[in-house]
Amino acid sequence: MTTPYELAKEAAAALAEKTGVEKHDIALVLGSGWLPAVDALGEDYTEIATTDLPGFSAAAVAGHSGKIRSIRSASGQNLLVFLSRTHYYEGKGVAAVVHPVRTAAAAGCETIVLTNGCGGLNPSWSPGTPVLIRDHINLTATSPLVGANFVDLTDLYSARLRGLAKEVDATLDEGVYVQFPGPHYETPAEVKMAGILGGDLVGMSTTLEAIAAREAGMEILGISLVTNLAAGISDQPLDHAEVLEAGRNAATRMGALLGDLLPKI
Ligand code: 8IG
Repeated sequence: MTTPYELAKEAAAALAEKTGVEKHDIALVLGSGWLPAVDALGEDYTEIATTDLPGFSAAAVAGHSGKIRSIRSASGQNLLVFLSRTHYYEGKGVAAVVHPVRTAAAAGCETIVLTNGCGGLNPSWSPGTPVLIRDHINLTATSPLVGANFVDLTDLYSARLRGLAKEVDATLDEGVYVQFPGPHYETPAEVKMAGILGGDLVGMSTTLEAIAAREAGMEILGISLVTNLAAGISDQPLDHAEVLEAGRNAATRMGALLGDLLPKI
């Protein structure tokens, strides 16, 4: 039986062969609304399909592209950018959700930037506002870890990296990200519950990946793009087209944020 860790090693070896890059430095996972920002990270790149690597399955959501871009940045970093992710709600299992994270670790990345599009509970966060993830609440009732593997999640989202992000943009707020299983959005009562629990952001990704990244020893930065106010916070209904539009409108800011931040890491 191939373990998830061995499968990730195989994927990393295939990645090195197909990109010609022996070691990657920083991994990024792009969530809903983040794809338009990718071009700001560098023009010197090779792109492969995730399905060219062992263990990856095809992307399932409109606006999510099943590609991996290996970028040589202007500052000389090898960036490994996943242009889409596998979501828990796809039903492929938690190991499939975190396979990109484990592949990034096996490819040599010491740092991972997990991004997402999400709903915001703070009414002052208009669509297109980036928020640093300070901590999370995992409501999926599962873990990527199996067995007696008691990984410490204190300071899961690196205070050092959050500090660097604020050096780039002092207006950045922080929040607690709550992962629901999805794929439906929350009811207003569930959003209210998330707020009572201490949450500021609601989404369908990131927490399981962060746990796997911590297990792998990577330093983690989480950035949410608030693409909509969470259900019941505004009287507007939620729809996926709004999410994609908020991303397009915020692309310049997100690209500049990442482009300025990564060289400092
Ligand atoms: I984009 O309001 C996006 N993803 N759970 N709730 C949840 N996920 C989301 C939301 C949201 N917006």
